[in-house]
Amino acid sequence: MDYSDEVSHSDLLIVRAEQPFNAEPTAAALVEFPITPEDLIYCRNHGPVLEYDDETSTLQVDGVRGSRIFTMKELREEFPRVEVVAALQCAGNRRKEMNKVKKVHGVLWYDGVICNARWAGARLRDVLLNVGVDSDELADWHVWFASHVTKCQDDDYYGGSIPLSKAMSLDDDVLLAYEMNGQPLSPDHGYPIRVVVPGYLGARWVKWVDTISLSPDESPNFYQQRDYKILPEEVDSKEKAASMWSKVPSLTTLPLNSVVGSVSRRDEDAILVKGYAIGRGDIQVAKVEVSIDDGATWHDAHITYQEGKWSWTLWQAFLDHVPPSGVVYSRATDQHGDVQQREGKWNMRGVAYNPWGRGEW
Ligand SMILES: Nc1nc2c(c(=O)[nH]1)N[C@H]1C(S)=C(S)[C@@H](COP(=O)(O)O)O[C@H]1N2
Ligand SMILES: [Mo]
Repeated sequence: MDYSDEVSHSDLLIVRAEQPFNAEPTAAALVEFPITPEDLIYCRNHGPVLEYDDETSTLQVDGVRGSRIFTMKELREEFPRVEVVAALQCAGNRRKEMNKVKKVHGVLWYDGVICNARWAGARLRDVLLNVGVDSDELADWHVWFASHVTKCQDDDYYGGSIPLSKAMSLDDDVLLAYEMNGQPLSPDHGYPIRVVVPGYLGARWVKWVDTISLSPDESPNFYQQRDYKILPEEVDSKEKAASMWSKVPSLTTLPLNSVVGSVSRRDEDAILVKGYAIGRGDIQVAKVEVSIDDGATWHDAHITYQEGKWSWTLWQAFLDHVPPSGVVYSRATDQHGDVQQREGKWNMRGVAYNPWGRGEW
């Protein structure tokens, strides 16, 4: 792969891999902002990041009955601009912690491959209706997204898919986004256009998307078929994984999670604990609690930010009469009453890890 035209990246991120560029902020920095500033948004790539031209970029949409090639201007002008606040999270968030349990395969991400942004663009539903897609006729079909602008580490292009029903649902806000936080997307995050799939893992949010098509099957791309799946615990080598990939479902939503971002001393015997939490899909976080006695007793944290059903949750807890040093755990409960558990499940690719959050002072 050719990295000679790679764009420059934010210098506030901790670089985990240079080529392709993979970098994340600290969770301590993240939890200071309800809407993540551009410079603190993680970068997750399987190939080079280049700057493309808005005027010459196109999006081909094949809708079974009809197809059309859109310019970026047409996508902006022919369809209503829809805004949604949604958290974007990589399935590998917290992989570094899982790797301590037993070695996993993948970039050793800490807990910063998550962000919360205000996305704007055309609804995918509106674009599919424009080319004549009839979702009743195509029930159980999938929408494939592809970006052919560069090759990737494991495939000739980057691709993924989501169920057509998700794309067509007005409740789901799936967008072809051209803006992030009120600005045109930056090259790092998909300029001129990327897919936004609220509630789904980042891998489906295809950046620099240039082709959309429909099929009764999921995308054949490597990143849909041979990655981003929770392999059974006994699969611990590439050889064992080879026969399993096709038997395990692709990830869609990620599990209920909470993380301690920072613990700061407020007085001689008081601390302020700050963190983030996120629910599974559209099931919002209802409560976050913290414990400084290894989970024996829990104190409610104060939820300081939550917006709509797709945002993350920010929380903080002020604790006094604490010992000079200690460990604080966090756990989230969602609107269905499901509670984050002490242990997460190990899997070879290190995805979807969500044990209690942990911090120290
Ligand atoms: N074209 C393309 N799209 C992509 C990727 C990629 O490597 N190439 N990475 C995916 C993954 S795994 C994640 S987590 C998100 C990361 O988006 P970000 O870099 O804007 O944070 O983009 C997704 N879309
Ligand atoms: Mo990811």
